[in-house]
Order: sequence, then C-alpha cells, then structure tokens
Amino acid sequence: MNKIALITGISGQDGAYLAKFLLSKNYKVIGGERRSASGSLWRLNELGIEKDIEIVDFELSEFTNIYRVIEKYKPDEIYNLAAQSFVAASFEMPIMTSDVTGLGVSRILEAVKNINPSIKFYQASSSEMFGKVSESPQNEKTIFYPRSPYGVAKLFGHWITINYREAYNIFACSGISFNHESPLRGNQFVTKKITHGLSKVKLGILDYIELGNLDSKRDWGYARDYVEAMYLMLQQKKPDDFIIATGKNYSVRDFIEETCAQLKIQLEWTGEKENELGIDVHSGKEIIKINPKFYRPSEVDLLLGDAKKAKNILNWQPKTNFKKLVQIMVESDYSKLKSI
Ligand code: G4F
Repeated sequence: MNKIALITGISGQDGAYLAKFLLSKNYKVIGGERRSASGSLWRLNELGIEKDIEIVDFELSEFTNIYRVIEKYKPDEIYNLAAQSFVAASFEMPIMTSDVTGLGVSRILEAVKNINPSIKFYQASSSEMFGKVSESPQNEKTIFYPRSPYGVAKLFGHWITINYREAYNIFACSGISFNHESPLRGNQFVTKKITHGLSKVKLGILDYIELGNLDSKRDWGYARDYVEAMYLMLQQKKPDDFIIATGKNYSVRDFIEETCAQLKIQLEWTGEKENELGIDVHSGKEIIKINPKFYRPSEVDLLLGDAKKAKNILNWQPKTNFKKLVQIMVESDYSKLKSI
C-alpha cells in the first residue's frame, strides 16, 4: 500500500517541491489548497505533477473543514506548510496571521488527536521565531524573540506541536527552516524580487527596482534541498525538532551583487541610507533605489542557522550553496523573460 501524505499549502513553493519529492517515493499526495488560492497551481504545473495530486479545499481557519479532510483521506503523514507566510504582510494583517499561521496548527493537531493520533505531523516552523537573536549561529536550544506578528504566530505553532507530542504522544515534529528560495519563490520575497527585477532591467523591460533594508542578513538555502529534511524528520524512530539551514549568511546587498555578477551588470553603489543608489556602470542608469515603504516596523537584522543536529541524526545537509542558488534563480528568471 502506498503511503498517503496530506500537504497543506500545496500551491506554495515548498508544497510543490515536497509533492514532487514524495511522488518520487511512491506516496499518494493529497494537496490542501485554500479556496482563495484557487487557480494558483502553476508551480505544480511547472514541475509537471499537477495531474498526479488530488487537490482538496483546505482552510486553516475552519476546523470542520480540516476535520473532514483528515477523516476522509486518512493520511499517514501531514505536512503543514500552509500559512500567511509573508512577514511584511503580517504587520498589516496581524489577526488573520495569528489565526491562520498560529491557531491553524492547533486545529490540525486537535483533528489528528481525535481522528487518529498515529498520523505523523510535520510543522513548518521558521527561523523568524529567533527574531532579535540572542546568539549566533542559532540552534534548537537558542531562545526565541520574534519580531513580527508572523514570527509570534509561528512560535505558537512550534510550541503547540511540541505540546501535542508531549501531552498525547503524537509523532509531531517541528522543522525550523531558515530562508529557502528557488525559481518557484513568490515575487514579493526579496530574493525573487531581485533576480526577477534585475533580469527585467538587463533585458530593458524595467528601468529600476525598489527595495527596503539592504543590510539585513539571511541564511539562504535552496527549497528543493529543504523539503527532503522535512520528509526525513517523519521517517525517524522518535519525533523531534530540527534546524534546517546552510550555516552561512549573506546580506540583501550581497544577494544583489551576486545577481548582478551573474547577469554581467557592473554595479556601483552611491549615497547612503534612503538615498543609496545602485548604478549600472555601463549605462550610467540608476537600477536600484531605496523605498522606505519596504522597511519593516521591527526588523530581524541577521539569521544564521546551525544544522548540526539534522546532519547527525537525519544525515541531511544542504547541497546547494549561495552562489549556485543565485545562479539557479537568475537563469530561470532570465530565460523565461527572454522567451516572452
Ligand atoms: O525575503 P523576505 O521577505 O523574507 P523574510 O522576512 O526573511 O521571511 C522569509 O523567511 C522566513 C524564514 O526566516 C520565513 F519564515 C518567511 O515565511 C519568509 O519565507 O525578506 C528578507 C529580508 C528582510 O530583512 C527584509 O526587510 O529582506 C529585506 N528586504 C529589503 N528590501 C526586503 C525588501 N524584503 C522584501 N520582501 N521586499 C523588499 O523590497
């Protein structure tokens, strides 16, 4: 019998890569999609797996819907990747974010507990929970200090996962993923905004891109690598929590510079703070501008993960370094835009 996996957030970047990976392991994949996200299955299409997945309406704010889906499909494993996952938007929609990203996790766990407590559960936790970091690098024991409604909601999801494991013996794991990117990343996230935007600039489709804080540092990995760690967590003898990260971090400015290098744009910086500009030396044009509307009310200045535990116990480590990641994203964006 094939194992059955329910992936919530199937229309997102990680949902698509995880579905592809689980299909390669002969799983039957049920993809939970929010009704309002309907029609956004282009990522599955891009990976050529749209027809291999059964899509179901899945709404994290509606307990009865969650209960019915789990009761009907009887999954062996649930991967909860659904969330309001854009940090900036969580400042505008803190209540919805708390409900979906935070309380949504307890709705699934409560359904699991009542329907079949032997279902294995993966919670997509986030390095955003470390926020104002107390030490670097951050590991599974580092204390949390979230700096956004999103981070606070994710922290609730993390602890409620641990609580259901301890209280009801549910095989529930929390994977604390640091930023992970790919060609399937949404355009609002900074990496994709840069690779997509600067590819357009290179092709003469756009004059410039506008960004916020260029100095924050992130530990950026490749999403395709990270979904394998999610799967591995649910295959262990004991449920546990793991950091998923590369152990190297770079600033937004570094990401821009690497993108320019890949696109063969010679970049020069002038000015400071809000007046800083990125100039294309060859054309003399201003191709990067700062717009304070992209600053966050409270920022996470740096994140850097220590994934030693995942290496030791899961035998997992990232395969894709920063340079390669930027190259994968730039090549994908540039070639797609060029062929339009
Ligand atoms: O790409 P970002 O929006 O990602 P952020 O906020 O780090 O969150 C991502 O990673 C988390 C894991 O740590 C996930 F949990 C979360 O769901 C999401 O996937 O922003 C990265 C950095 C920030 O410091 C932001 O202030 O880039 C800075 N930035 C500068 N200019 C910008 C921009 N971010 C965005 N989105 N857009 C800008 O124009």
